[in-house]
Amino acid sequence: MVSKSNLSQEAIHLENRYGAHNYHPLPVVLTKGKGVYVWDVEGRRYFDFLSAYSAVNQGHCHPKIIEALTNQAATLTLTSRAFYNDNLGQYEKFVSEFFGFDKVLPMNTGAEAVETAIKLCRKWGYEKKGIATDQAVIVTCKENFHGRTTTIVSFSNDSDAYNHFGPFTPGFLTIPYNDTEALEKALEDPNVVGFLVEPIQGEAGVKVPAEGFLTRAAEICKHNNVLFMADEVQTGIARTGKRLAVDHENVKPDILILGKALSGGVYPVSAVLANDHIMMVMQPGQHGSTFGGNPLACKVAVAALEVVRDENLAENAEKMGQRFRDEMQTLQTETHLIQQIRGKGLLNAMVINDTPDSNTAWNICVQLKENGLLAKPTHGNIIRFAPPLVINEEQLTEGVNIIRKTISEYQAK
Ligand code: IF1
Repeated sequence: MVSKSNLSQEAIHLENRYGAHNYHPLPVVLTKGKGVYVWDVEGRRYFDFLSAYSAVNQGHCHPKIIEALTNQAATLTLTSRAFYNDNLGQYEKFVSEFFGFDKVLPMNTGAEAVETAIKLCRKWGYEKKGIATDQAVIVTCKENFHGRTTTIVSFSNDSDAYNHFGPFTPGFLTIPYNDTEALEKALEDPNVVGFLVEPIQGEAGVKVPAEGFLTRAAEICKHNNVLFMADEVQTGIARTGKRLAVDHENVKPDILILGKALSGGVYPVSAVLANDHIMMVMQPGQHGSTFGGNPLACKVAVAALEVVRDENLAENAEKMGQRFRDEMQTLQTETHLIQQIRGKGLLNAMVINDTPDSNTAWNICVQLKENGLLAKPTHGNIIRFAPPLVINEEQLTEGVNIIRKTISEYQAK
């Protein structure tokens, strides 16, 4: 019997011994989650300020979503798309109307949805825009993160993401983020069929573009008959204070990509939404996946979106996020450790006043963990703070106090 104090060490040992070393987790072993809290195997409670990279927007183990999961799990989990089932059509109607599109193509992970959007956009380019076969170009942004498949890392400029994974997929052109002049220039190439962009760049360190960037980018795409593809896998599902981050500018993408919190972090569910003139280029036998649109995913996703709607999570994210940034900006005036606070809704980041290759941000996150709050640096010196959107005033205040305490402790070292 492993003694309680060694439970963490045993779990960490097993992951190191039998698991690929493709992550470097914070030294904490979690065993339970509820709402904004998670507990480690020693029984300590933490605020979860990462939300599994914005997949647990509705809070850990939300009872309504868990009930949908368990009921359907005991009824019918998977039919494959070789047959119809009584959940898929209802889900497709619900999610298409929820976001205002004609149709949805259901997939499982965010990367699969991004790959699906790339294929759909290219196919539209050949069959509707009349681009010569295999000449389609898709414009992407520097410092993007859209997933980890070989095609997606083909247009990454993060060497950790692409190094030694070649040869790469051609047909991508990368421009600086938040640069509509560069976009306009790139779209002079008549072979461009799409522009793939994160409305806020998550992994790059919560990079919020200038007000009007999304509007102008969508206009430029429309003017050049290029599809505007919004990757809302991380910024969507109320995370930034609106149902979608593009809603802050009332921009309607031609292709919308969703994942993560589409299921409330309960089950892998992703989706690509578009109107018929785009979506109908995909015909039987041309795309799919074993689990895409399975009955379990459909029930979970409907419940997860109903929670977003019925618990007004976008409004709460807007209100709590503004409070969080106000508190952090006050803290910034009291310490030399903080270079910048930025974000929208409850997707925020603290830029630490040290070089990107320093381990200051990591050490602060280890200290935050000791003080009862879990967060993790994105690149180098940037700490992302993204609690579940169900967080209330009292919990936010307690979380802010932990961050304050940690910064002052760290400063005192
Ligand atoms: C990891 C962060 C990274 C995403 C956007 C698609 C995907 C993601 C905007 C792919 C996934 C995850 C992947 C995870 C860490 C996390 C992440 F930004 F959210 F923090 F890596 F950048 N589009 N983001 O953010 O979705 O296939 O993972 O379901 O890979 O380490 P996925």
